[in-house]
Amino acid sequence: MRTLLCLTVSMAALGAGLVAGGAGPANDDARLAWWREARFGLFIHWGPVALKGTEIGWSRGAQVPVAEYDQLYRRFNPTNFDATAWARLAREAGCRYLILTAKHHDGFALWDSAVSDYDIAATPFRRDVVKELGEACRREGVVFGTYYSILDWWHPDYPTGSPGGRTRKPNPNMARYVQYLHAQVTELIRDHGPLGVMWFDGEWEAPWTEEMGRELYALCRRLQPSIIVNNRVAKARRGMEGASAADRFAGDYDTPEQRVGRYQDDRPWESCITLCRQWAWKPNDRMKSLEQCLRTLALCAGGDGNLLLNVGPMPDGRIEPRQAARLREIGAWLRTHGEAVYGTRGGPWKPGPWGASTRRDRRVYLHLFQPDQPVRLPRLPRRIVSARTLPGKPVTLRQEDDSLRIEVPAGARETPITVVVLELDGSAMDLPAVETGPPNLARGCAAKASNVFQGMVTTYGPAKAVDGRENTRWATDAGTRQAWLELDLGQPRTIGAVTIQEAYPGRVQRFRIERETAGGWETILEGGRLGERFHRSFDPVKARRVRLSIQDATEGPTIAEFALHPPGH
Ligand code: FHN
Repeated sequence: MRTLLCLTVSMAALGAGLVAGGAGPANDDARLAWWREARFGLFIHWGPVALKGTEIGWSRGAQVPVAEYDQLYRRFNPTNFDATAWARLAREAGCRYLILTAKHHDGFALWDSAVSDYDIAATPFRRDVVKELGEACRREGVVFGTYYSILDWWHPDYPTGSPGGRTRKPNPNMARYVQYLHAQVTELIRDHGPLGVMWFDGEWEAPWTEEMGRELYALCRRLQPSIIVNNRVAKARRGMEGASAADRFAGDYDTPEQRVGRYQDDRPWESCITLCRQWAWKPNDRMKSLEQCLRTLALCAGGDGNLLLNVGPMPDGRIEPRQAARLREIGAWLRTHGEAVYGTRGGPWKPGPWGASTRRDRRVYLHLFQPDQPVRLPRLPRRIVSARTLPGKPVTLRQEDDSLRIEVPAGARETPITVVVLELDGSAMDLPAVETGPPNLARGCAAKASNVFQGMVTTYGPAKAVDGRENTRWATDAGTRQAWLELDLGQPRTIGAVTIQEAYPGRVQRFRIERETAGGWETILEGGRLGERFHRSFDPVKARRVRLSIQDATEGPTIAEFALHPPGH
C-alpha cells in the first residue's frame, strides 16, 4: 500500500506541477523530492540500429556505413513492442521512473515528429513509441521521461557528423538547428508529457553553448514547471565523472556515467550505468551479475544519488529475456529490502569497500557487502538504541573507544547484501557524513606537482589530490604523458598502503610510488594502470616526502585522491 500510495502521490503531484515535499536536508528542491525518493530508474536506449546490434549513434559511419545506417528505419518493424510490458517490467524491477532515448546522436525520432521525416512514422511500424510508452508508464505508476541528444550527427544543419562528430556538414546552420531542437523538445514535453525528466545528452561539442543550454532549460520549465532537467542541458558536466563545474549553469542534477558517483549530498546526482556493456542492443553482450547490480544500487543510494540502469531492447521490440530476468531479480530484492533504498538519503557513513549506509529519520541502514566479516566504522555522535538485520535478526554491536564494531551472526546473514538497521536515539538526518576508509596520512598535507592544467592551481592544483573530496582533482595539461605529485607529510611517518583514485580512469599506464631518502628518490612500489580506485599494501617504510611518479599516460593524468595509510590498512 505504501509503495502504491507513494507513487500515487508522485504521479498526482507531477500532473499538477506540484510535488509532495519530501524528507531530506534543507537544500532539497521540492520539485525533485519524488525523484530523490525514487532512487532507481530504468534507462532504455533503442532505435533502428538495434537491427545491426551495434552502438546507437557511435556505430554510424564506424562499424556501419552512414548510407546503410540511415536507411535502417525502412526495415525497423518491432512488431513485438509492447509498451505495457516494458512499463510493467520497470515496475517489477523496482524502478520508479523510466527514461527512453526519444532521439539519440543519430537523429532518429522514436515519435511522430512534425518537424522531421526521419522518425517512427516513416517506418513500417509507424506507431508513436514515445506516446505509447508514456501512457503505459502512467498506467503502471512509473514516472516517464525522455532522453534527447543535443548533438545530431544526421541533421544537415548541425555542424558535425559521423563517425563520432569527427566530420563537418557541408552547409550547417546552427541557429536553424536550435529552432528544430526546440520544436522537437516542445513536441516531447507538450504532446507526450507530463514528463518527469528531460534527460539531455550530447552537449559536449563546440556548436552547443552554455547560453543555448540556459535557453533550453528555460523552455523546458516554461512548458512544464515541474519537469526536472539534468546537467547535460548546458556545458557544466565534467566528462564521465558527471559532476558540474561550480561556475557554470548545471541544470538540476549531476550525471556520472558508467561509474558510481562519489558521495555528494549538496547537489542531486544520478549514475547512468549499462546492465550489459553496450547502451543499445548487442547480441550476447556481457551482463552484470545480480550482486554487481545490487552493490551498485547500494553505493549510489549510499552516496546520496540515484541509479539509472540501462537496457537496450531487441529489434523486434522485446527486452532480452535474460536482461528482463535480471531486472526482476533486482525488483524481488527491493520488495523485501526497499525501505533501505527508497526515500532515504545517503550516509552518514560514506560508502567504502565494506558497503554503504542510507538513512531516514532515526534509522540508519547498513548495506554490508561482506556480511561474513565484521565491520568497523567511526562512532556517530548519537547513541545506537538497537541493531538488527532488516528481517529482524539480532546483530552484535560493540561501541569501542572511537569506533563501532558490527558483526552479523552466521544465521542472520543474507547474500549478496545483508542490510542492518540501526535505531538511533535521535535523528540521523542532521549528522555530517563521515569517511569510512582507512586513516589517510596524506590528507591536507603540502603538495607540489610537475604540471597543473593551464596553471589553474586553485581549481586543479596538487592540493586537490589530498583534500579528501573525491569530486575535486589534480589535473595536468592535455597531452601530458609524464608527471609527478609530491607530498610532504610534515614529519617522518610509517606508511604501509596507498589508495589512488584516478579521476578519468585509464589514462595512467605506468607509475611508481617513491620516498625521498638521503640518497635521493627510492621506489616503494611500481604499478601499471590505476583504474578508478587503486589500493595496494606494501612493506612498512618511514617517509616524510612521498611522490607519485607517473611514468606513462595516454592523456593528461588527473588524480581525484591520493591517500597514504599506516601499515595494516
Ligand atoms: O554518447 C552517449 C552514449 O551513447 C550514451 O547515450 C550515454 C548515456 O548517458 N551518454 C553519451 C556518452 O556520455
